[in-house]
Amino acid sequence: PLRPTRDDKFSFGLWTIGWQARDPFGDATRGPLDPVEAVHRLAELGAYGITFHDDDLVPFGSDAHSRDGIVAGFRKALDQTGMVVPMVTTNLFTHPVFKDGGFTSNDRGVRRYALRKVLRNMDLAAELGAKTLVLWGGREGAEYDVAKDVHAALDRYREALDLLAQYSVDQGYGLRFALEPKPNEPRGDILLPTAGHALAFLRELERPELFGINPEVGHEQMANLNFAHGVAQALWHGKLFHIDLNGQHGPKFDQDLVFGHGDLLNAFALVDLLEHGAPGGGPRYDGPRHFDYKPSRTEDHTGVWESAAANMRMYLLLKERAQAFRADPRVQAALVESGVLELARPTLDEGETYRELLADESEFDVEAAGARGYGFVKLHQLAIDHLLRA
Ligand code: GLT
Ligand code: MN
Ligand code: MN
Ligand code: MN
Repeated sequence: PLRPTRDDKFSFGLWTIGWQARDPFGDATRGPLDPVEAVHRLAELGAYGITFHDDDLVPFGSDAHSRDGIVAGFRKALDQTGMVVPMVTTNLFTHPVFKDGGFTSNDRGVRRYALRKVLRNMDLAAELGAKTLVLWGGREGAEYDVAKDVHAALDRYREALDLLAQYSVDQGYGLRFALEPKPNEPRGDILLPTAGHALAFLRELERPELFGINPEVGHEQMANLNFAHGVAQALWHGKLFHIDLNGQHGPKFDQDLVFGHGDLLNAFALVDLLEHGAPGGGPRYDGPRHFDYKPSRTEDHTGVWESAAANMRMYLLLKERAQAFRADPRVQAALVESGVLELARPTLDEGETYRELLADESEFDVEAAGARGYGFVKLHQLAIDHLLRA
């Protein structure tokens, strides 16, 4: 059961296993990875999909001829292995032209250039059969409050996203768009910093039904937020279009560790939620389990593939543990005792109004309700017992 198969829908960004481990303080510790080799290696490990930024596959500035050659070679590797490209994203952050953002740069010429870059990448996404386009606006932001008109920037963000959706509809690409929040890094402050900001923003778009979010474990945790709660809310809105799994130790720089190698308990709650839905009923997630991690700078090429495998192993271990947790009769009893399942029951009866509710006041024993225990600690310990196979 801990052997990944295609049905598990595990996917990896080309930029993850391909990361050469350059950081702000040090040079690369590993050489480049050929995208074709990445496809074969990931397929051997049991992944079903690979994702990329335009520039990960076709180096920035390549001419049309070399582009076509690269794409043909990549497609051949996909055909040979049966790997798919569920998602594509666009690099609007590496080149100096994007230093003040893409869609929200103060420079209008940059904004127009950024849009053309994404539109062309949508052609490639459609060509390779991708269903989702992720939009991580890492450079959409500021270091200085007075240097960015946030009101205008959100107008320009909306203008850009409406244009992309129009293009997808006109071309018949059928893409769905997933906004990826992050609070900071590389900008001092990034626009749409959390899942909540992104969920509110996308409702203002012309075609909100085509937009959802791509939350990343570490990004919400950098803001000290509960990732499983954020994902639960995204599912509640029907907006969990994609997900970036990785590990992070609380609010500090973006660590991009292997999934579960940070907050393990929250990772357990997350996998339980994705696989089973909420305890009282609710949608499960059936999209790609996408790993957006970085093999640590200390790792050589062997370590890269070991860490890739570790992501999938962590997910499957947590899935197995979550299944055992849900199936345990003691857990079911504890869920009842703690009222977790009672929360799914509407507060008012069918047809009841505030009139009956107001009249009901006398029947409730406030003191007894204030004195009851909820047994949450016992329930939580049961979860940990299952996690540790106690
Ligand atoms: C970049 C970022 C990731 C995003 C990628 C998608 S770009 O690697 O750090 O979190 O998911 O564009
Ligand atoms: Mn990500
Ligand atoms: Mn990250
Ligand atoms: Mn990242």
